[in-house]
Amino acid sequence: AEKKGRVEFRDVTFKYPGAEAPVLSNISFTAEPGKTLAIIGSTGAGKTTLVSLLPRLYDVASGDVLLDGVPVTKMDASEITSRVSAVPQKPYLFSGTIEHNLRFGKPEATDEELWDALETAQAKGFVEEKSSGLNRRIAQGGTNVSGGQRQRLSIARALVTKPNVYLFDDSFSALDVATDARLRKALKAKTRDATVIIVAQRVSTIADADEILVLDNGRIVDRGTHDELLETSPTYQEIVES
Ligand code: DUT
Ligand code: MG
Repeated sequence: AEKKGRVEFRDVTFKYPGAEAPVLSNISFTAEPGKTLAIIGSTGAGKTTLVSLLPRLYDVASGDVLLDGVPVTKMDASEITSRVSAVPQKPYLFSGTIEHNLRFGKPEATDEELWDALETAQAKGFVEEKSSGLNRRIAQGGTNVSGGQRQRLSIARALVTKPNVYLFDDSFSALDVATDARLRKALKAKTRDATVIIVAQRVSTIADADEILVLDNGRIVDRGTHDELLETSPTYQEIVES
């Protein structure tokens, strides 16, 4: 069967409500199942805005966002949620146990699925270190765990839902480089059939992506693989050197 989760942006322009100028202009790209698409660019470039258009946190001003050829504006919210898992830039943990937080998108998940997701997200050790395990309490906003642990629990939560499309918005930035590398390797093995879209700050996080979009001031200024961009993109070179 055809793999599911093809994401296509067709000439997308977007303005925040009440704003004069668009924050995204003429964005076109395709992200395929089994592949990793990365988005990199300076702060304020529009990366978070771009990934928020697929789960319809906002709707485009013009152009189309399609999932397997269907405009997301024509899909039920529940269908999009079941097929797209987004790990937000500021992941949100709510008051309750780790288990509650992990089951958020898939209440019927088995314990085995939860542990499997934790292992991939490099969070298994952290959960095992206390005897309360999955029943450990998380404070509102996850204030009793570190930023990196919040990110990893939030990644595990996304994995539990087994979506067609993963959106990781700067999800690896609070991790040390070695954990980042281990996590992405495990992730790659677990998400082989899915479409993975990664927003990143660090080039090392995305150097192995199938395609990298370089976003600047709401526009895709360059695109290609890491090696191609090193040759062709002054903006990418600047990011590499920063
Ligand atoms: N913006 C708004 N309203 C919002 C969010 C963002 O006007 O609710 C503006 C701020 C910025 C542009 O949109 O000028 C793009 O912001 P975004 O958060 O998409 O940028 P980013 O690339 O994700 O930046 P960062 O690397 O800091 O996360
Ligand atoms: Mg952002």
